[in-house]
Amino acid sequence: MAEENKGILKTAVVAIIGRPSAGKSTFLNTACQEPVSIVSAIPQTTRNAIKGIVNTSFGQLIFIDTPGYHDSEKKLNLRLKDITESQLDDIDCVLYIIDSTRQTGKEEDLTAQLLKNLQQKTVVAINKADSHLSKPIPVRQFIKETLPEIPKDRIFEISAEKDTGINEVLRALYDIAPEGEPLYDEELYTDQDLTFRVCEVIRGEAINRLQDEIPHSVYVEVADIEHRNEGKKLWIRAFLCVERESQKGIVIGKGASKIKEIRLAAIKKLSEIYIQKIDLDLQVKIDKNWRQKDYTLKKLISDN
Ligand SMILES: Nc1nc2c(ncn2[C@@H]2O[C@H](COP(=O)(O)OP(=O)(O)OP(=O)(O)O)[C@@H](O)[C@H]2O)c(=O)[nH]1
Ligand SMILES: [Mg+2]
Repeated sequence: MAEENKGILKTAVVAIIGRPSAGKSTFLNTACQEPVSIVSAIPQTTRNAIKGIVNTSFGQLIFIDTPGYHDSEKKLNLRLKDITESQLDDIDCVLYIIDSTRQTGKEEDLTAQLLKNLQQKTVVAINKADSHLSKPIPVRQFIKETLPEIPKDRIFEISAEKDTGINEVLRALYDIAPEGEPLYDEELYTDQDLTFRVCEVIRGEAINRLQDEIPHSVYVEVADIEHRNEGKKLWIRAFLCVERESQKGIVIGKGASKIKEIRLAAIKKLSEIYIQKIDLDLQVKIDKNWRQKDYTLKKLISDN
């Protein structure tokens, strides 16, 4: 933020809530100016509550990215829904992100209902204003009808991707944030540990190169991480786990071309995040029907 604050410091924990693919993770990355959370065109990309921290002269905003909120009977999706709901217990503010390129409807209604009792601390960002499909007026009407206690001056049209309107959203959040000293060291922009982040970067590069049901059927397991060459190299052995033999073949690709492409893209992304040289051994393995297994779901999808 360009403006300088000379007054009191504010600190707030802000849950980012919205239906799948609304642009929550994109907002987080733009606000933090770092690739904190993975983004893809496929819904249900985010599976965990991921923190991204913004520090300005006004204070500290600790954003929690959440899984897209929606109804589904599938075990994985029920778990994602639980994660999102559980973030609302102990927060100072909510940032409600709405995709203005899609019609509101059942899914948006469900999300708005979740925020019914939190209107006093909610800021709304109507996202994807850069798209020719953007229709902010019906969205404003929807907010007026479903969340009437949110004042007009807390509703913004933004493009999380093109970085427009973000500062106005941050300013509105600081306005309603409580006074307080920063909770995290100002050098930190996320709370993710090395293993989790490596898993997420690999998963992000994989799902952006796979289609249909496969992105939802993938998780990443890091078997080993070692600091080698006096800390100059990060050696990683990881598995891309899928549910079935047929998916394994697709992820490996003809002449192993797909897995090679994913591996190289992950190395490139990890090299942008970490100063060490990245050495990645990436293989594919089957964890049969893992999305039905409570144990695996619990292990993979936690609220940190
Ligand atoms: N045109 C446009 N596209 C955007 C914008 N913000 C996000 N997107 C796109 O929308 C898609 C979903 O973005 P994400 O940030 O992954 O959405 P999300 O809400 O985190 O999705 P889930 O984690 O699945 O709930 C991606 O293809 C983004 O590139 C925006 O401001 N404008
Ligand atoms: Mg996301």
